[in-house]
Amino acid sequence: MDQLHRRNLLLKGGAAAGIALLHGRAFAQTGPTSERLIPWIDQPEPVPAAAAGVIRTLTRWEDLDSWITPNEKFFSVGHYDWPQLDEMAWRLDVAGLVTNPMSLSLGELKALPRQEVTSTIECSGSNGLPFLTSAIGNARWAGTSLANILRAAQIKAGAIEVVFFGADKGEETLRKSTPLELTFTSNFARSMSIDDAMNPANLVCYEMNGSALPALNGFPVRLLTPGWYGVANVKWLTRIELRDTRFMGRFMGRDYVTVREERRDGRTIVTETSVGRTLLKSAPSRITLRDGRYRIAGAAWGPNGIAAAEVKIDGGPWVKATLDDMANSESAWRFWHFDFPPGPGDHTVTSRAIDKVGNIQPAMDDASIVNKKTYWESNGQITRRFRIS
Ligand SMILES: Nc1nc2c(c(=O)[nH]1)N[C@H]1C(S)=C(S)[C@@H](COP(=O)(O)O)O[C@H]1N2
Ligand SMILES: [Mo]
Repeated sequence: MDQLHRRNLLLKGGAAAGIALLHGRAFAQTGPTSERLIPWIDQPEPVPAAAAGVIRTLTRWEDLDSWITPNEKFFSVGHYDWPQLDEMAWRLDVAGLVTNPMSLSLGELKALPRQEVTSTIECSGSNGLPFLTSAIGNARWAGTSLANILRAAQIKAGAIEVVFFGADKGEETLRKSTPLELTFTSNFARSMSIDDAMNPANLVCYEMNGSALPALNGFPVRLLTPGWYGVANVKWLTRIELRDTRFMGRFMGRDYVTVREERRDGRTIVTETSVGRTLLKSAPSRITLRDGRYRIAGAAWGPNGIAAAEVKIDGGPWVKATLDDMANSESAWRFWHFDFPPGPGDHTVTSRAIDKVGNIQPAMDDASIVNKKTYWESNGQITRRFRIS
């Protein structure tokens, strides 16, 4: 119902107002159908065939319309063979430099104290590639404390890292097309320092939004590390190993490595760092028209909590968006919205997040973005285009 029509009904008073009220109720009940979505003009490119085996269920931003991302809309990334594990045969081994090695069944794991967290996972490649712009989701995860398991295993002196192995595996080739070419089969694996692993927020996780983990998201068990990029959240987890050397596997040492050129003391230094903790970021998510009012909605997330989100329309001044009052979780994205009356035509909107210690999400021309040679960790401000007809 458009605004004029509604006003007419209200002006007639009495019975007409009653009808308007009824309409109002019907209107509310129809929910999202009475809301018109204005799709972005700048749609991401289709996922190319070469990446289609790695990325599943990429839901575009304008279709992510709830603070909790339903499991069937949650993106997933798998670099190897997407295993379908049998929960009866599954075991989690805790091994290496521990006094008390363990092999836990799913039942034994679930008997340990339950811990829940609402946490957002973003792939560090999101917004770094033209087809990957919404590789992010927010879910209520449940599992048991990783720190408790490590304490029970009793880490031996000399151990420095915890390595997490997934059941998925694939072929890796080094020095390809040279006489020294080497091919070997390797499991997906990532490591953390013992300090980082002992963070009480980390979960050995078996539940996502009240259901068992979907196969695509790591059934039966994954690591869940709030505050870290997706790649650290090892799925199909089968082995935790304590080591006295640094783990240099593909996903720590070769891939998911950010290369930056930095000027220091008058010289150029190249830094190569493993993708780790998340960065401050935001994105406009969707524009809707409801009751004659345009609303830009978006999300903001980052390691220090979100203090504010701001938007810039058509390159104008930054204006504060309203932060939505959702169940608040420090490790979850914060939704925001901004209502405005745009004239007809093409427009742009840019958003930026500001965290609780005063950091501002960098602009695309900020040195931290410009000096980055790789596409990982692309947390620069995002601009989207839309058309009002
Ligand atoms: N075992 C395993 N775990 C993995 C991966 C993988 O390929 N294998 N991909 C990682 C990457 S790169 C991301 S972004 C997240 C995505 O988690 P999701 O698929 O549940 O969204 O899983 C991580 N965990
Ligand atoms: Mo990722």
